[in-house]
Amino acid sequence: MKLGIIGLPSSGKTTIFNALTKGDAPTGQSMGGRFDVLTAVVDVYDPRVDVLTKMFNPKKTTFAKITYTDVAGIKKGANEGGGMSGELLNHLSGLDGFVHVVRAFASDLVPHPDGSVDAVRDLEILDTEFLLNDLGVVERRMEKIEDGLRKGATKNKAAAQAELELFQQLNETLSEERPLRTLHLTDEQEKMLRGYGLLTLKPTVVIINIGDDQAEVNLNYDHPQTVVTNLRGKLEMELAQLSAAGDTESLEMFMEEYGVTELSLDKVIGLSYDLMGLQSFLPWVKTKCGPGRSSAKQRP
Ligand SMILES: Nc1nc2c(ncn2[C@@H]2O[C@H](COP(=O)(O)OP(=O)(O)OP(=O)(O)O)[C@@H](O)[C@H]2O)c(=O)[nH]1
Ligand SMILES: [Mg+2]
Repeated sequence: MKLGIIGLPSSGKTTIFNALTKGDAPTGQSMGGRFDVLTAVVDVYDPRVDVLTKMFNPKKTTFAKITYTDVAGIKKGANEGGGMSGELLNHLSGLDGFVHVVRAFASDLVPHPDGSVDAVRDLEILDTEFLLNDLGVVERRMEKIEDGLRKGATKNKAAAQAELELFQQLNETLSEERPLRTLHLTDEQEKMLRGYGLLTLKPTVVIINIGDDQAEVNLNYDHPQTVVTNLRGKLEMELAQLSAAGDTESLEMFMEEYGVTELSLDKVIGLSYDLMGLQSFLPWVKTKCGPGRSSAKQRP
């Protein structure tokens, strides 16, 4: 499962990528809208696996995995003049979901590219880019189906008509500025849409990137298949890096200073995993139970 970390320039994408993956990729290096990706695979921590490991002492403990990619290169107005670059779109379409980083932190050292910090505005800017992209895809497809029907070139007219109706529904939703994941599609409809790489259809975790001493921000952003959470990106990155370096003493000191009781990375990774509608599977328990048992019994 692959999730893309997206957001406007200087929102803290690489910082949060490092916080989630215990990485040390350089931050604060403006990509100037240039397409680039970083990738890392993380374990989805599941406390049940710890309990079972203690009980059964297996040779190998396997956690579920998520791949995060840090996607640089999306900026305001990306859809003007021919749309997002093919390379960027290709990458975005191939992802299973998004982690959308929205800047709420203020910093004199890192001026906001638009001159002021406004999380609601920024969230909307990128949402609009995705909506416009999907609207273009939907309109082109509708034209093609209508063309085929008009010219009598369509073999299965009933199927084309059903597809056209679905795309008309998508068109209405997007025109009302609602993301496609707000629609309750049937399995069959989802299957029909799989090949189109529609961006607003993908499940999304919105991370509000707040400053070290800042209170949590509420964006009133309520959509199906969407979760919203606050994260002190820079602080969490520093904690994750201390943890990766095995510097327990500094880590504990730091956590106490900022009143942090646990690293947020496991929480956010868990949120992403749950959002994708997946449940941790415990493969080695399956082996212990032997074949032929129901999967329900393999789960504690
Ligand atoms: N004070 C503060 N600074 C932050 C925070 N998150 C990121 N920064 C700083 O903001 C700058 C940009 O962060 P990056 O993580 O590189 O942002 P980005 O979204 O990856 O930027 P691009 O890749 O250029 O689009 C860096 O100097 C970070 O140290 C935060 O929570 N608080
Ligand atoms: Mg970056």
